[in-house]
Amino acid sequence: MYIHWFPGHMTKAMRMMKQETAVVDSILYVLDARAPMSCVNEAFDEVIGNKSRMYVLNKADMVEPEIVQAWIAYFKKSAPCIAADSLSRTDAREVVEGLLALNAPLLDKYKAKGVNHTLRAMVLGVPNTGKSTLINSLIKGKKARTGNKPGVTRGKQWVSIDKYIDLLDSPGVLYPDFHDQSKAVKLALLGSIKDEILDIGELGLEAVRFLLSAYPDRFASRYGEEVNAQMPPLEAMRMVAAKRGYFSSDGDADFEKTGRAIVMDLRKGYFGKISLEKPI
Ligand SMILES: Nc1nc2c(ncn2[C@@H]2O[C@H](COP(=O)(O)OP(=O)(O)OP(=O)(O)O)[C@@H](O)[C@H]2O)c(=O)[nH]1
Ligand SMILES: [Mg+2]
Repeated sequence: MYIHWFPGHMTKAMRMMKQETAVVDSILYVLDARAPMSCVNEAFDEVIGNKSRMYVLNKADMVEPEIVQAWIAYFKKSAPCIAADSLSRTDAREVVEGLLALNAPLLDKYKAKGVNHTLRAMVLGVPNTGKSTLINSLIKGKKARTGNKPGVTRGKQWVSIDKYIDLLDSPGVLYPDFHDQSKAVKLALLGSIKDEILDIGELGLEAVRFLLSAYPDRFASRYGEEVNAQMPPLEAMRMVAAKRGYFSSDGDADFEKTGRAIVMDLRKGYFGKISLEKPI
């Protein structure tokens, strides 16, 4: 399976983001805490230019706390970084405070001139990392459209989160070219790449491979104790298919249906708090 997905709306989004950078003070760079390195998109560097940035490790509620802490230490070497669970809105204040601290010198400069500057920040990241949900967690009502699939946000949308802070929601953008297919697989597992362009049976096999090596006990407790870490992934997948009764018309396992079920279980967090990658 070779993964490549860079539809026209992403080219358009990049163009819009480059234009809007001129009017923003800062960037909120949203990463999925389950695989934050794979969410770092070099194509964004051109958009960000010399603007200040803060990393937000979103969906931190889905990851082992000690790994979240290790990632924070890792990203802090280059820019401020905080963890967030945007669904529960518990970290909203920390996000706002982080943004204000990042821009303190600029705000002080305006204050000295007697100007109440409205801080503008662009929220960017690869698809489905929770950018719109993060923005919604900072305002009372629900303003930005969200959904558990890539490509929900289209076009640009400015949202005022208080009198003096405006955030720009942006559409998730992937790499124009996935040189590193292992990154692409992780993003596919996170739901950042449209399922329709993926071979979901193959992706399911990748999920099995990962789970058997990183969390074999959790895999076994979900699908049956007879599945073990030593088992070849394809065989493990056959056992899951047999347990669930997923067969194709020729009597063999229905790999597409089984793959989809395993990928969905992974995305929904049915294996507990997990990380697809760890800081080196
Ligand atoms: N568990 C958990 N789920 C989250 C969190 N933030 C967002 N989600 C879920 O992730 C999915 C994607 O959220 P969106 O806010 O639409 O993501 P987005 O980055 O705006 O996506 P695009 O606009 O498609 O690029 C939704 O199902 C959200 O409910 C979080 O902190 N924790
Ligand atoms: Mg969105």
